Amino acid sequence: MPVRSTTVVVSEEVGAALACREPVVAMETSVLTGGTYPHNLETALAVDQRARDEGAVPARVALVDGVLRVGVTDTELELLAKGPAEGKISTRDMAVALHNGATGGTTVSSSLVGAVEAGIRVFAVAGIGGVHRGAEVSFDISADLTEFSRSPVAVVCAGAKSLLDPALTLEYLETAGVPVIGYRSDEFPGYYTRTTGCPVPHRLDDLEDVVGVMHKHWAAVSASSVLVTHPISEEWSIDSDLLNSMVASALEEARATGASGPDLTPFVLSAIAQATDGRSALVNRAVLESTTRLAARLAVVEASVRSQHRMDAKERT
Ligand code: PSU
Ligand code: MN
Repeated sequence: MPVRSTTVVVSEEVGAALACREPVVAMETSVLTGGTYPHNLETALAVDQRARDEGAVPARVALVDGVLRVGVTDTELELLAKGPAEGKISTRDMAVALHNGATGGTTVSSSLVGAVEAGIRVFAVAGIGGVHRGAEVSFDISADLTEFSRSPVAVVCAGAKSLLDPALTLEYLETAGVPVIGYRSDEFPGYYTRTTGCPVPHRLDDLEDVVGVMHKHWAAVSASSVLVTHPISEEWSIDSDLLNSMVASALEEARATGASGPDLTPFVLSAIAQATDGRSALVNRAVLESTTRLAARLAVVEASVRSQHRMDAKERT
């Protein structure tokens, strides 16, 4: 019996979908708890709706009263959005938060723990954590990457957060043996921007092929994540030179004020929000909606491939 299962509670809706092998998409909640009410709640509800529109059940992972919940009710979502809740609980913080009976948003790393425990195979996020710029000095590498190396989940994202180093992040993913697949794209995207100049190691244009690779990876290679990258639309993409200069000056400011570690992302994101007159919040929502839509479609295809396999197996016996 895994130790984790005593502290993971799956919601009725998510549990029913999983029991019937219906498509489910897991999501983190630290973007919600780190956002501003009510905009953060509206975004979360709109994003959940995108998953439903495509035929999948959204499963938000969060810590509520010291329980790792997979699927939260609307009331709990509102509570998390309003605060006071802990903003950013990563795998490093989770045991202490569980022990203290805390309520808060989980990062990608700790949300993956819940998703894996519940048996969810698809996860959606806007930008993953990764290797930070200057990590060769700061050693700042997100726990998301560690968790990818041991979580058999397909993670659909628009690349790594824009303040990170995309080339170093790809190097780390290669070391961890995590496949990175560009869905209908050749370049590793940069979250707010379509271009980073880094090619993705593999490209696939068909969701059936993506599912085939996921299943092959888990059956024959390892129980790590499979990253599926889906760039932001042309309409919302911020020019990469402009974005890089905004990130560079925000990082400079962070250094001057001493913001580092887990505080760095919120600091840089709020500086970018100011520099773009709030447009970045809209961009963030657009990215989340688009990765969630693709993740839901992937979950639908994955569920149907799995049910086909079961029927084939039955026929053979
Ligand atoms: N993307 C955002 N804002 C965030 C995050 C991602 O726009 O706050 C969160 C995710 O939950 C991700 C985490 O898992 O940041 C990684 O943080 P760090 O780099 O401190 O490990
Ligand atoms: Mn960090």
